[in-house]
Amino acid sequence: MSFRISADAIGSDNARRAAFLEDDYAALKRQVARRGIDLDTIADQVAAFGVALPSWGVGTGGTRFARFAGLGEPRGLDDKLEDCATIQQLTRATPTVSLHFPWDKPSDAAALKAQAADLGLGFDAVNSNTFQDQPGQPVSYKFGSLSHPDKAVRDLAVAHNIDCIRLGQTLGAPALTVWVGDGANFPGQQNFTAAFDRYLDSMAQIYAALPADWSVFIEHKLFEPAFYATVIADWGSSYLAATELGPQAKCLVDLGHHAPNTNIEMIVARLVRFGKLAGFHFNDSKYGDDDLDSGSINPFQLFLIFNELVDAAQRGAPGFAPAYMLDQSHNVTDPIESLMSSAMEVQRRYAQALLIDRAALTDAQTACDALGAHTLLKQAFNTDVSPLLAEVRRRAGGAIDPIAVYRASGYRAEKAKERPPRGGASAGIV
Ligand code: AOS
Ligand code: ZN
Ligand code: ZN
Repeated sequence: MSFRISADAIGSDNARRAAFLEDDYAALKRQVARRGIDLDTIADQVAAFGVALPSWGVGTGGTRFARFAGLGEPRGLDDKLEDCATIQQLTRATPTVSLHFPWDKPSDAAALKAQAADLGLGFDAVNSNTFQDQPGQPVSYKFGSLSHPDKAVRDLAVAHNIDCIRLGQTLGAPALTVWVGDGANFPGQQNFTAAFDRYLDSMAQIYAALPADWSVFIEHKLFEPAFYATVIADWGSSYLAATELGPQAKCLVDLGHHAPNTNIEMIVARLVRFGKLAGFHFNDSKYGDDDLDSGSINPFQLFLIFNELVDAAQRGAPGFAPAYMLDQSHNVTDPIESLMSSAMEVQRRYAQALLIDRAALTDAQTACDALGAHTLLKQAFNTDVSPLLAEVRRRAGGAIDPIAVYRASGYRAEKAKERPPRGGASAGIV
């Protein structure tokens, strides 16, 4: 029997904190009531919000210099799901997992779906991987995949993506996310137009294999591993490709995949306006694709993104149904703690965006009252919604303080016994 945190452990920790929480929730309820907002209504909206866990995020990440394996880290898919289930058990904010193939390729997809359901988990978008060669692969992705000059390489990459769709279908996933590292390190290495054409041609074959109720998410990234030019470098290229492919193709925004200081919330607004927002890979960054914990560097940006999302939802923007996923690499923390903290951080910014007085904001914007409009955003952003998030978790059977319960449970130490290191297990570090 593998160790799981007991419902009693959650219950008794919650009991110790219940009186304080009740007090704080009541105070927050009175505070927002003065602004004409019913906190219980907000609580219901927050309870309905979920963010998917990246299967690769429960293992220790690393950099290109080194990877320092953590104790008791997952040895395979079963262990990854168990860790994801623990995160969901405590936070109740992460009901789905985003798998990455072939890292997570199951021997029996139907059995995997049942196993996940037993753990209280479903699946969000599945990810393909053509940025790395697999053992025994007949041709290499060293110089690209879907845009490679050699048709044999493109064919292999297309076939892999179609495999991912078929696997994902059996798992009940709704979409395929495609991120490719294709690009060039030298001016002159690649004909930009020819490479983009080949990418489009490959993607059209993948698109043709999509079930009618599926989507393909195109994930752009400014640079890395290609340092001079990347085929899908920005939301413009992503939008052009998604538009060329058709309505089932949309653009996925990973927060770390832009030049520093890019106005990501405005990109989000543009994609929403044209029905092309696929969803998100949430993380945070200071310099590039740092994959730091969500909200750890720029929480205001995260809030401003949710301001756009809540605005879109409230005005019923056509086709608006973004997928929310985390994509982080944990090098110095326990990944379970980081993922719990990030999921709560994403939830926090969503809750705050729900507190914005939109009617007053529209009035301020119409009256060209710049500071008045900004103050309305700041009022919501400065509201401490911690008691709201804790109460939402408590009502759903989660922990008022997930990290405290996790630490007190000794989960990691138990897993260190159950999962002896096998040496060099890697979940990928991109
Ligand atoms: C790469 O930079 C991207 O963020 C992808 O989403 C990638 O598939 C993921 O980070 C796993 O390596
Ligand atoms: Zn990503
Ligand atoms: Zn990335």
